[in-house]
Amino acid sequence: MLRGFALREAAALIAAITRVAAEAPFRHMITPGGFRMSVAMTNCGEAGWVTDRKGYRYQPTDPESGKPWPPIPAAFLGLAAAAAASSGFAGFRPDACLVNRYEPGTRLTLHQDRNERDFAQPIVSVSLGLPATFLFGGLERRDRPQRVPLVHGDVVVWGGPSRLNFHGVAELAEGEHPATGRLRYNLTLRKAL
Ligand code: MD3
Ligand code: FE
Repeated sequence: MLRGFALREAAALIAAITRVAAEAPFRHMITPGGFRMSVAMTNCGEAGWVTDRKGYRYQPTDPESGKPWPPIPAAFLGLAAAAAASSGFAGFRPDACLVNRYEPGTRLTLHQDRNERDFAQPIVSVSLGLPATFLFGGLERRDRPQRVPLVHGDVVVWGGPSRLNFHGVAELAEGEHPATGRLRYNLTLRKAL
């Protein structure tokens, strides 16, 4: 947990999110069970995480446009490599970045991230804008999650034994943030391929 690690670059990261979303707009994807996700998502990188009635997967193109996802902004790559290195994962080179957008009322149910090829690779997450309560569970869905507050500028490196832990985000509370207004963004930088 690297509290405030992204604070210096936060404005540049938010500007880069806006540019990514101009190419690949935020959308509410559909789960394989037919539910619309309350989190709005987009991606950048060689591969992007998608869900639809057919399942969860990474794919090289945006299903909405058929075009490749936009490249990962240099500011994301530098931050992810620095955060990973400072947590014992030197040489982290992500090829996928899922961008999540939350509004008050949005939540993310407990899940595992297991569509990536190599679970020895960490995931670096960056929180921007409104605060959230992260739910950090165990290796089984029934394990009672710890509640961890995440605020603007916090970076977390998820690797080693915690890589397959169940996790989620509690319903976002109403609020206003100077950098994002009524929104929270979360970047997750991944080596998917
Ligand atoms: C723990 N996003 O995109 S980031 C996700 O705040 C996701 O939007 C949340 O879960 C968010 O998949 C939480 C923190 C996170 C990301 C990946 C993990 C925690 C993790 C993978 C393994 C264990
Ligand atoms: Fe996740």
